[in-house]
Amino acid sequence: MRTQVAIIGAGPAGLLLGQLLHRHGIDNVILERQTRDHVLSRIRAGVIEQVTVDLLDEAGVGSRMHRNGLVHEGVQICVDGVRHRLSFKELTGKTVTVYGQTEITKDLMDGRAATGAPTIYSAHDVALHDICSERPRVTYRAGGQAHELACDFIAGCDGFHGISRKGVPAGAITSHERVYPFGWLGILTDTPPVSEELIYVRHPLGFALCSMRSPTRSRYYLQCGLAEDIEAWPDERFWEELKPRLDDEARARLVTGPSIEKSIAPLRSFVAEPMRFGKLFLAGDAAHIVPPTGAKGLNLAASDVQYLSRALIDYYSEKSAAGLDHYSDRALARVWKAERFSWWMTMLLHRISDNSFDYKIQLAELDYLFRSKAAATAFAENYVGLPY
Ligand code: RFL
Ligand code: PHB
Repeated sequence: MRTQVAIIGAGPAGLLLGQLLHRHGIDNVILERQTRDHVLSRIRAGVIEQVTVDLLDEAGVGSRMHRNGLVHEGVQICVDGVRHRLSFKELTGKTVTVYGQTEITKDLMDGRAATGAPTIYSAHDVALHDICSERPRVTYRAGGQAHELACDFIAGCDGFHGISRKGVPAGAITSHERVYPFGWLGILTDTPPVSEELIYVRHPLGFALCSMRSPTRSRYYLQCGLAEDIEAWPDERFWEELKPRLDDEARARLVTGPSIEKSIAPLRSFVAEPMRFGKLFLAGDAAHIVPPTGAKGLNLAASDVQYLSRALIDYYSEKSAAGLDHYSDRALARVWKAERFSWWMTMLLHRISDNSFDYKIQLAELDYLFRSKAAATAFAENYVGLPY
């Protein structure tokens, strides 16, 4: 088989890239290790930036998002039982949209199915070959048979644990990493959210987040240790640990119920540079990871895909390789700003240590954030998403 762009991974990065390329007449094949249902069962991101909304519209898959997504004009931060509000709308004129990654992925899969562009699910042993030559190839096994896909370019959209980044020779790529000594324990419940807006909670017992997927479905997170066993967290224990971290009003409004999903995610900051090697271009979590505190992971995957799709479109329509040559630098400039913001929000809101100095510094920074319009504007600009 032959295609113009071989895309590894059917997460948001791979599916969005496939859709944007298809709309410009660029042939592509997506190879995904998992089944479609498995990809759709992962509960992840919830908050998307306006630029991501615009890109999903451009890909022609925005209609359900506009019907069901919740537009948020601000966010709330609760510090030791006292809640403060930061208005994105007043500070930046912009908003964010709460619409789950699962729904975005489904919209992208449906959009792709409507175009007839091929996605090969359950593709095993995917391997990249000759990525520095004029004839890169991808081999894989599917349906019990070995296959080969010849292509012009490979887009490595296969997430942090994928094979694409690992296919680059050691020494040609530099990794920068910070692993945090805590994780997030998340639950999804069919209960109404405690508030119309997200509440990020800084409390001596540890961080918490009250988020949502719809007016009847809530998503909550608690800071937890890295060695936590999910079996040790029956729903009752989750609610009992959440309640004392909330302010009185949120606690009174909290509706508890059985979880429909529960998972633990470690927190990590990671960047691989450069994001290009020969004919291989990395995009999304394959190239970088942010801790979820700033809600940036999916949005960064989208901005990478915007730069990469434009570069490939220019290459095929105008025979210009300039966009491809600048892809890594352009993408990384935005990535590092989101890395900084996600790291900063993580350090601001989690219980970092038992050291009272760390705690006092957090309180000073939060007080400054709530009192200074300059600080609040800097926060809001980053949260709603920096321009491309
Ligand atoms: P994905 O979604 O991991 O998709 C990669 C795909 O590649 C497949 N794959 C392979 N396919 C073929 N061969 C192989 N060898 C393969 N290896 C892997 C995988 O099966 C998968 O289908 O990466 P992508 O597309 O780059 O998308 C990134 C986002 O998923 C991620 O950044 C976000 O979920 C991060 N994130 C959030 N981002 C936001 O923008 N806003 C949020 O509110 C937000 N909240 C979150 C989050 C991530 C979380 N977790 C679980 C880490 C909340 C949490 C709890
Ligand atoms: C979510 O709703 O899953 C969510 C929201 C905001 C974050 C992270 C996750 O910062």
